[in-house]
Amino acid sequence: MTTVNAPHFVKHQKLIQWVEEIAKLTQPANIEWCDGSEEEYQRLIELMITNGTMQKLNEDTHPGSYLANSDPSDVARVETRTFICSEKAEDAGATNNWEAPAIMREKLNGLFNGCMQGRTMYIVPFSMGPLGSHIAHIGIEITDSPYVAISMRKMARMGKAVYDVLGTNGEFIPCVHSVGAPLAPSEKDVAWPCNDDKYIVHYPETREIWSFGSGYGGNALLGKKCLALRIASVMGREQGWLAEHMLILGITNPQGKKHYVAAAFPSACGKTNFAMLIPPKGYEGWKIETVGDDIAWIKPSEDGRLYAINPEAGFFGVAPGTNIKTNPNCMATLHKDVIYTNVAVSDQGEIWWEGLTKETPSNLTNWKGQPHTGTEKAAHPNARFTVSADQCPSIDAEWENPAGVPISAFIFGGRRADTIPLITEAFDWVDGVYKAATMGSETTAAAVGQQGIVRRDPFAMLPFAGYNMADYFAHWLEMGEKLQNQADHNLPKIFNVNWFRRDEKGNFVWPGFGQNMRVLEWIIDRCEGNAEAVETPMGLVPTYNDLNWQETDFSEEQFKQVTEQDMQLWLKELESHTTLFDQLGERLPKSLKHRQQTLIKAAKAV
Ligand code: SAT
Ligand code: MN
Repeated sequence: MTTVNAPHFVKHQKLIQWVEEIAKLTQPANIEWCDGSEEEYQRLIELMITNGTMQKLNEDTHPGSYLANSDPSDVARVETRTFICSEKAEDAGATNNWEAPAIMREKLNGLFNGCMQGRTMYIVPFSMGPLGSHIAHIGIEITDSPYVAISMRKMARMGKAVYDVLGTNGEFIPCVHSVGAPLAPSEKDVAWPCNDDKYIVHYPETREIWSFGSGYGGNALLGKKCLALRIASVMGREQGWLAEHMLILGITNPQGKKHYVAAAFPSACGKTNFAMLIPPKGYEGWKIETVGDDIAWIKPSEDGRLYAINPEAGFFGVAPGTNIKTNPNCMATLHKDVIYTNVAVSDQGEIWWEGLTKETPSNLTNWKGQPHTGTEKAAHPNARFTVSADQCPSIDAEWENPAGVPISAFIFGGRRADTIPLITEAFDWVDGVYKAATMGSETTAAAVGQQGIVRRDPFAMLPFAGYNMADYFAHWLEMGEKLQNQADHNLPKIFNVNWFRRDEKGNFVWPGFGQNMRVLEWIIDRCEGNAEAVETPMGLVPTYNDLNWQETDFSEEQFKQVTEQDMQLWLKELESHTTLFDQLGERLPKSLKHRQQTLIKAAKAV
């Protein structure tokens, strides 16, 4: 057997024992303890260039950047293969896949047995949250993918210093990952090894993560969705905090007054763009700054407010559609040291994706490595960039503050062609939780499966809640109630947005991107008590004149289109919530059922 030979900087006996156990099970050819150094990073990149996983991009236009193209079958999260294996099925709940831990362990033991043969096992130490901070959590990912090892260095605080924090007996979350493609002695490797059989498994009670068969980000970078959302949501429930699928941004007005908001949208619905928004013409003196683009850990503080941190250190964002107009801050972030996955490349080593430029460059090789002819997309719709957050020009000065930033408002938004207006404010906390809990959104390429169909995606957490969704709603209700009982509480207001309303021809009516600033300004004004709102059956809404329309020709007619409330559609929507509520069963908080009845009554009264 390959010897584990822990380096001198690892002093944690239990950790070494665990690595020994996993090595014995998976039987790698080599074992490498990652230290997170630049030397190590470059060496793994070189290795992947040699074996065909990666290619170097044009050094003049994309310094330090590389492209990896995945196997065409391994391009997104696989929700049907994602499991929450709590002891009791009810604790995973109806919206999660469940299997009894004993049965799943046996199955995984079989799959992991010898699965790293012929490969190197990398031990990747990482911290979600600033290293050594009281809010951070440490994970150790064992992986046989060098792509995962180097991506983790961008997405989390990865390296040797993690072991100093861990010491001899610190706590860590064990994460085991394999692409599930052992190599026979003289077998030649493929560029993107993976396995058709995939398992992304979480054991909430023992806080372990096991992932088999995929090299794609959300399935393989285990600090992200698996640890920072699924496992962290379980910890948050036990310890009185929240782990959410939310971006965090700061907004400063011309007088210098600053607010932070956290916003939840499903995958591939514009979180990165919103987090890096540049205020449009007419908003001179305003500033938007980015704390995070995907995940927020939110904790109550003694001052009666909720504070949020971004546990990640990088962005794993959707490339298609990103350009100098839709997200200039993102384009600037991508000026160097990026790992691209599944984008197209020109013969000059320049990357391209749909929406990057108006013209499609000639001589493109598509994400499948074939000449681009125009009949298929050049980049996969879920093509991604992986980049360090500190390269972002709009990164907030407080983004690494372990105390987090105080949240003034929560924003929830789905992708809906009709029914849901551009903006509504919830009547109160319970109404806000109801709206978030029943949020619907059209499915996107971020997950394997049919696209464009509306499904319930409570809190944009459907694929990410590590426990029973009904209990998750109860936890949100309780967090609000507790804070409201505090003498000087400052509970965030809750808003619902929909940037994706369409006209009869199927075109988006709202321009989105920088123009979302107009909605954001109203939200902040509402938080400060400086803006009017009209009470409607769906919530509190602005009139055309309540929003700032400086330097835009967006008309009152168009505003009507994106804010129109069709009570027939709304009633149908409210009634459709029953399907989710029935699915969740007995554990669903009664107050949400009551809220549904109240909203139905109000809609019928119109
Ligand atoms: O691939 S990820 O799961 O990390 C991104 C997303 O789907 O939100
Ligand atoms: Mn996400």
